[in-house]
Amino acid sequence: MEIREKVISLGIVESYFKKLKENLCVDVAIVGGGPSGLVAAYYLAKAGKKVALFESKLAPGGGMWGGAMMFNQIVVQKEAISILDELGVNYEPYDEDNFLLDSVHSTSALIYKATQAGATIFNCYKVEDVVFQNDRVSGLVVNWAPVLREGMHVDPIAIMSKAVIDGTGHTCEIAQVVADKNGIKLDTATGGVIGERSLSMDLGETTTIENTKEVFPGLFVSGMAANGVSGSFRMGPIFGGMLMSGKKASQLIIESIDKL
Ligand code: 48F
Repeated sequence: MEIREKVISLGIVESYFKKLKENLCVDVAIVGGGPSGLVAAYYLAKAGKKVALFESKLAPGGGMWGGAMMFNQIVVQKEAISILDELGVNYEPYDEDNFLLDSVHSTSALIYKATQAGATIFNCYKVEDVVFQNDRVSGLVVNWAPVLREGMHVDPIAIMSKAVIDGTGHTCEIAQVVADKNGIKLDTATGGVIGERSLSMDLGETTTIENTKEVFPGLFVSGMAANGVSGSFRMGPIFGGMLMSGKKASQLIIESIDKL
């Protein structure tokens, strides 16, 4: 019995640190495992990029598990259906423009497909800062989420990357920290994080995709963070914009880092 317990613990410790070591330097580091971050992770990994995604909660999935008000159904518009088809997600028709999905099925499918394509997810990690070198966002500063929640004074570690995605949703935490700490201007109307506006579904959905961009060298924004940074609208439990934003972020990053 004693031997078996040692073998199991050793397997976990050794394989975990092997995984961490392999991800200390990646092509793309994604902050936040919401729908936009997960879709970006899937397409980047599928394109052969080394991708690590950091999620502060125990379960990745962000705001997609809970549907609306915990009614665990979501709506996706027809423009994003090709992404669901590629990922093998089930859906049913609703009206001529929209489809209905079970939020638990679809969220778990995004997590499964991103990791199956080769992305590594580190859960319970809070990204607290970025590595800022040569006027470029060059990586992430990460710590255990419970360490920060407890307010413990414990130093973080750094993860180096060619590109970072802020997929933190409504809080746009990473763009905010970059703007606050480095005396730089983001590619927004004010040069800073403008903050999201109240709900307007159609505008929110379209602008999420338009606002998905590189806001500072090395820093891309996706999903609700893209709208928050550029001062656009929230949109509620319709998720096509999040999926399309993740795909667009992956395409922009592939073009950008292939030139480096
Ligand atoms: O908010 P979230 O689901 O991101 P999203 O891809 O999707 C937004 C929708 O869920 C919804 C909406 C749809 O119409 O408006 O809100 O933009 O997920 C963001 C994830 O990032 C994690 C957070 O726990 C969540 O799972 N996160 C936030 N800050 C950090 C973080 C951080 N500093 N470090 C690590 N993870």
